[in-house]
Amino acid sequence: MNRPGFVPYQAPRLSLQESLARGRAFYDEMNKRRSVRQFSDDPVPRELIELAIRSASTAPSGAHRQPWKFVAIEDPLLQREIRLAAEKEEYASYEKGRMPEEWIEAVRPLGTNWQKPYLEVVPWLVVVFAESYSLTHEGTKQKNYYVSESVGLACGLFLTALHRMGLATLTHTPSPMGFLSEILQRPRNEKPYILFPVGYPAAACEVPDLQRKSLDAVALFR
Ligand code: IYR
Repeated sequence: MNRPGFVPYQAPRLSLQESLARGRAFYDEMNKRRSVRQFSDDPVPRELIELAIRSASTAPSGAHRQPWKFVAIEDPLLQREIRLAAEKEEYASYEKGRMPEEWIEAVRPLGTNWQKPYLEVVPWLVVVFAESYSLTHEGTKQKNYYVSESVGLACGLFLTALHRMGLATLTHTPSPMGFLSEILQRPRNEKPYILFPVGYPAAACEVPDLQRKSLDAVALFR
């Protein structure tokens, strides 16, 4: 007998050969993902964005609260507004000393600056909000748990789904991000978490020649 509210679950048991083949293929595919800052303006059908959000929303979350909201934007006027507001903050960070010198040095290899033209070039911006608490139908506050862990996991699945569909993105965190709440008129329980520009890489797209850490450097087996 099942306990009430429970249903049977089995993960498919694969042969070792099949597991290895799938694991290697997945690693090879993910190892080709790169953050992109030069995008094409080629359109991306809404259905692809919907699929990526549905995949993201399969992430585990504290008490299964799914404390995320994905705001998908394909409105050039809103995109312009977001670009201008983001650049205003980034200008203060890069050019007016709000980013300490050590931080400027840390991001120098990425070749970034305060200008964010891609925010207007891409066919979609997806802004992820984290729900620090939920509001019940009666309007009372309901606490959420492990919010940043949960939303981070959902964002990881989101960019994995995009990559799988041949799309590119960037985990962009203009700082501070309060302007996103205002422009997108989000309620107080939703805090801006990440801004994903989504599209295809520009024909002339280049990315920094970075290396990933070796397995030894990121894992211990004992
Ligand atoms: N948010 C700024 C600066 C920046 C910070 C880090 I840490 C990066 O990895 C990259 C950029 C910007 O978007 O330019």
